[in-house]
Amino acid sequence: MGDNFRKIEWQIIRLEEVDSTNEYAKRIAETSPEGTVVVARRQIAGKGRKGRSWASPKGGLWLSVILKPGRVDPRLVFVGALAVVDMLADFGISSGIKWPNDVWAAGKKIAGILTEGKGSEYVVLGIGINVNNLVPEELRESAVSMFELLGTKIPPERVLERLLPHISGWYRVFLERPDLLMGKVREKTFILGGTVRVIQDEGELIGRAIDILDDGSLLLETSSGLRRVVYGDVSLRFVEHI
Ligand code: BT5
Repeated sequence: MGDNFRKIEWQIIRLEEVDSTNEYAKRIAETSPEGTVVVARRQIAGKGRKGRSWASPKGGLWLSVILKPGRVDPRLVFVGALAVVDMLADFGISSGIKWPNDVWAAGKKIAGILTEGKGSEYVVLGIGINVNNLVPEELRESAVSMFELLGTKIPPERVLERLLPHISGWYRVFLERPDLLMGKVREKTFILGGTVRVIQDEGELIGRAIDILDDGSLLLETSSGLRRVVYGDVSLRFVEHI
């Protein structure tokens, strides 16, 4: 890697409560340096993609990192996902990426990533990780926390301490060798080979997940041939039989 990489200097803004750390980060992004991190103990309007809500009670780690890569690139979501996978491994939890923006452990969602950006000005990398928080009743089947898997509580602050170096590491790989970043994503993605249903605004696609391409898109083998699905507002479900 080149030597001219500026090491990110983290500046952490800690909040007790916020609407959404992504919204807060966007409000200050233009006047804040790269490496500004907004962390809140609780979000009252935590959000996922497409206006979905993200349950963010006390005990979890809810943060947004301001990055200034000079462009909005869909692959930045993987900087967050790989950093979470590495952080979880540091605590002995094995996990994988469910393309495009989830991290799963023990068959359930443990973290979600939401990137938002403004042209060449900034990207906000939002990461939500269930640490000690209870997941809402209606999500018990599909969501899990670090506490449930480890049987012990780790202070979210320690999780953050572990996470940030992984973010700067993968961000550097993204900037200098995006092909290596995508190689790692392929290795950590557990959907490849499986049959999935992709839900888009335009409709649904069912096919076998063949590959994740270097531009971050998913290659599907469908009954009508190969289809490339671009990261964006797609949701993905596993399909047992077609
Ligand atoms: C995501 O959206 O997975 C992105 C979540 C990003 C959250 C972080 S927290 C810090 C920053 N500030 C924000 O306001 N957001 C970011 P999506 O793929 O659309 O998934 C949303 C779906 O996940 C919901 O519809 C629920 O089904 C489920 N969900 C909600 N809360 C959850 C939780 N705490 N754990 C697991 N699943 C959850």
